[in-house]
Amino acid sequence: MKPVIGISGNILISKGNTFSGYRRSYVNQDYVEAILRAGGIPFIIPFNEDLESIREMVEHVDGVILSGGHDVNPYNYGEDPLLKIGEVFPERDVFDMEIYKTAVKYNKPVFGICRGFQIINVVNGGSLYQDLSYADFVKLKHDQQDNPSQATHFVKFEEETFLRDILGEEIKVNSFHHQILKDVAPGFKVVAKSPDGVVESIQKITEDCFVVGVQWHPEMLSVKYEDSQKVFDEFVKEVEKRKSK
Ligand SMILES: [Mn+2]
Repeated sequence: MKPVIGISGNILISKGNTFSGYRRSYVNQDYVEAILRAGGIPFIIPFNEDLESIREMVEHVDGVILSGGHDVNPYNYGEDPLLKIGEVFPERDVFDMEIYKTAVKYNKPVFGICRGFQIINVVNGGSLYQDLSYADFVKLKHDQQDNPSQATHFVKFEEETFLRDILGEEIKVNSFHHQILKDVAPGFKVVAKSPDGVVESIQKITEDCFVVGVQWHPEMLSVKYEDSQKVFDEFVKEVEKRKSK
């Protein structure tokens, strides 16, 4: 049996004429394809508000990807919403955090992408800048207008990290975020930073825990860049390894 990777789902509000306003369960297709290429079996974990069902869904998969989406509700890290906060989806925060907690409880590897990366930081006691402009050290464009598979800014990796072993010292990544990490969650190691000092990746890896998060979108890059696909290949291998333990 190939390892099954759950991908946290989102809600898409239909804009068509027939079912305008209809709520549809979805994930972006590039997550699905990156996992398939990596030899995993992708499974969408549909957004819902039934905590018991969420926990059971996670018990049925071997590892999870927390996907991108809305801003994390700042009340989750003890702040009121500031002027430049984007759209939040508090019910999905609860959903993603429940997925995270369940996966970690059973030592199922977690890979967080963009919002998923921020969720990992916040659920473990870290915080965010609600907008880039609130951090005076930010100099680069982190909300690129280019094609999603276009890498735009560099990130540099710390030694002895999961991603450094795959990607080397430095790579160029895409960047579609207007929020950034402020306080890194206790117990987590900073894996990568952009040249202006934004934390772009964190990890916590022990015998009983495998959690990695990235601020960029490797699934969008994986179409074009082999090294980004390798991140999914290695993640699926890790899931396989921990599954058989
Ligand atoms: Mn960035």
